[in-house]
Amino acid sequence: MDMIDLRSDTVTLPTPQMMEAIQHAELGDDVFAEDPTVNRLEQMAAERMGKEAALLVPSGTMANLVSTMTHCQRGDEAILGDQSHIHYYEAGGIAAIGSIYPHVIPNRNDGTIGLEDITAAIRSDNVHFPRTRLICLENTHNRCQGSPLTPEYTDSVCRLGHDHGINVHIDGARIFNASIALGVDVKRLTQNADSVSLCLSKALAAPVGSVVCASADFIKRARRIRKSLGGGMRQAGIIAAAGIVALETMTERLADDHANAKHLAKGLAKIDGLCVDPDSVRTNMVYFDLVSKRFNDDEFLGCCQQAGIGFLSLQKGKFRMVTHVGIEPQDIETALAVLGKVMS
Ligand code: TLP
Repeated sequence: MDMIDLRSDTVTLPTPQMMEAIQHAELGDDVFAEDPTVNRLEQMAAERMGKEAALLVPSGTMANLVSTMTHCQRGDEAILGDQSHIHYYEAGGIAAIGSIYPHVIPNRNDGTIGLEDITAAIRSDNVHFPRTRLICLENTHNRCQGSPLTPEYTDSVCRLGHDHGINVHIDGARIFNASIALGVDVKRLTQNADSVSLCLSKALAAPVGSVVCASADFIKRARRIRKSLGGGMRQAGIIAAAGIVALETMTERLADDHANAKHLAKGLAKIDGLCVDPDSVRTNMVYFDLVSKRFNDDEFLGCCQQAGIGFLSLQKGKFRMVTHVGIEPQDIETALAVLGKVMS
């Protein structure tokens, strides 16, 4: 039996059109900036994000690392949320590899970090302190229920940062989900940020790749850092070819994933022993709690997996399901029926 795989939108497989594009991609050596397909993807991504230039990197993690290292020198400080992917899930790379001091402040449920908290975290110019160089936002915010950050909020953080000479980076792994959920052009979400990364390999279903978008000068410096991290990929056009198809064909359909996630949350809310607020579901992520004491987290997960439904346990009693292009409305009905049965 095939599993209905709700663990992440990273499990998506390339579409037939992507496979076709990969097969016919025109290639060159991208470390010499001579891969025409990579160059086309980078130009297209920069235009979509409203930035001057872009850089293809292998992963979202490297996109964030290259970006933060381009903004910060050794010993500089970056302000970021305690639930951010950079802080939580990137193996401490900005500190371990980037020598950047992470100043972690609380995320609110909606993925924002308070302006007053940011203001309090900004250091004065004093020999005792690291220099605050960067604020990192995440849109949509993965661990905060996939919440989209509004353009007004992002603008206010950018204004605050820029007033203090501090840059703003957006981890936009799922920025197109935010754009679709809010009904605003993606450019509007990024217009005041100094850099933004987007992932091709999550909800957009490309097999590999993320893109950093920023000013031409920033991307020139980022290119050297990518090289130092081993991210120069030679005939990377085979990756970029799928990325181009992702940008061209996979963004508008994200509304279907959001509708499926909403439907899933409403169904889960009706199952005794589970707890979820369907109003908190704004994009393609459904976070829910196991409140029944009849079994522990591993038993619950194991039973569902055995019955063909895969999802993730994130911390005690908390689970995540993510909808994506591989999930049809019928799969949601099946998942709900299975969970209903497991819980009864
Ligand atoms: N997120 C993955 C896991 O790492 C948790 C997932 O399944 O959601 N930024 C954000 C906001 C992300 O959600 C992710 C991946 C990344 C960056 C990192 O991307 P990759 O996996 O390409 O390094």
